[in-house]
Amino acid sequence: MSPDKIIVAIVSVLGIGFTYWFFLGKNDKEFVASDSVDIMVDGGYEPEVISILKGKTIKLNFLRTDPTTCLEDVVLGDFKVREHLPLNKKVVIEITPDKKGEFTYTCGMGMYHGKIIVK
Ligand SMILES: [Cu+2]
Repeated sequence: MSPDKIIVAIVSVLGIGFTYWFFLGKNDKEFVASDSVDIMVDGGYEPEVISILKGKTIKLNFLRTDPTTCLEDVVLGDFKVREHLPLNKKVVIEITPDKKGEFTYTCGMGMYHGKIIVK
């Protein structure tokens, strides 16, 4: 093996490891919500992964404290919701999931992600 191939091999192994950690490791923190959940919007979403029940209406209370314009809107594409989040003002979004699965929600430009798991 030539040195450049070895470097490529090392980089790709690191890349796989990072991808694994990024997509699987980070999602360990799953917030189990029943009727409502407060979601802090500050450099991302906290909690980022919310698990809810199918057929049960849930209130998602978004509070944006981050002035980044990027996070101004929240989009729940699967639930046909796009909502403006004024700074430091709670916005309640109600959804009633009618199917199981994993649904992502994002900022207006799709840079920040959160996940709703319907069980
Ligand atoms: Cu954004």
